[in-house]
Amino acid sequence: MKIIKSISILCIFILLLSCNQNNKTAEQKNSSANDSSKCKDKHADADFDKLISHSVKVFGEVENVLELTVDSLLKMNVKHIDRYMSVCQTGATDSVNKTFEGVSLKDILEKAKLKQLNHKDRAFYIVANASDNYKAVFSWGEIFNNVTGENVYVVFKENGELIKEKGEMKLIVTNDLKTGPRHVYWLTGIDVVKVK
Ligand SMILES: Nc1nc2c(c(=O)[nH]1)N[C@H]1C(S)=C(S)[C@@H](COP(=O)(O)O)O[C@H]1N2
Ligand SMILES: [Mo]
Repeated sequence: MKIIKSISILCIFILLLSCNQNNKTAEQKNSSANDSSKCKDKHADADFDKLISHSVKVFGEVENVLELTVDSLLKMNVKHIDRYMSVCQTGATDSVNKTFEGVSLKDILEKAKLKQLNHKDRAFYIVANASDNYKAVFSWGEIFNNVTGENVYVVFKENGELIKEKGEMKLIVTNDLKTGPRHVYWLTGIDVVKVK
């Protein structure tokens, strides 16, 4: 009887110990989610000048290749974006309550005009490129047949000021669950690619 009692006490002890371990890993996971250092780019401030781009080329499978600048965007349908928040894939939140001014990617692509053979020719993807080689990808369906198409912008003003260090133009998506991954600063190009 005494042995059974000791074994059950030992079992309860082991169970409590393992619960505590599980809690610890959950805490560790949480603290890494709030650690924004992983999301920060490794570029030194001195590199920023080299990375800033003064124009964004829209190219690939388009009828009209465009060379967008802040001035040419100002001549298009400029929209105001309220309350943007940048959230990294890890869950870390960096910039909150930002406002932007820019032109929707859909308007830009409509101006460039995709080279579609007929209305069933929709197997395209669009790559947003940056000068540090960072990239984000969109599909035809997302832009032209989904609400996301109303939420992707090439922006040039942040909180009322022209974008400098991370510009001159950025691409943002306002309805992604985590907005960080498809927030492309130092934007240099928008490449329209047809799936082969
Ligand atoms: N050009 C470029 N854009 C980038 C990155 C990058 O390294 N280069 N990092 C991305 C990541 S991982 C995140 S989380 C967000 C961070 O944006 P923030 O600094 O405005 O919060 O930018 C994204 N855009
Ligand atoms: Mo990130």
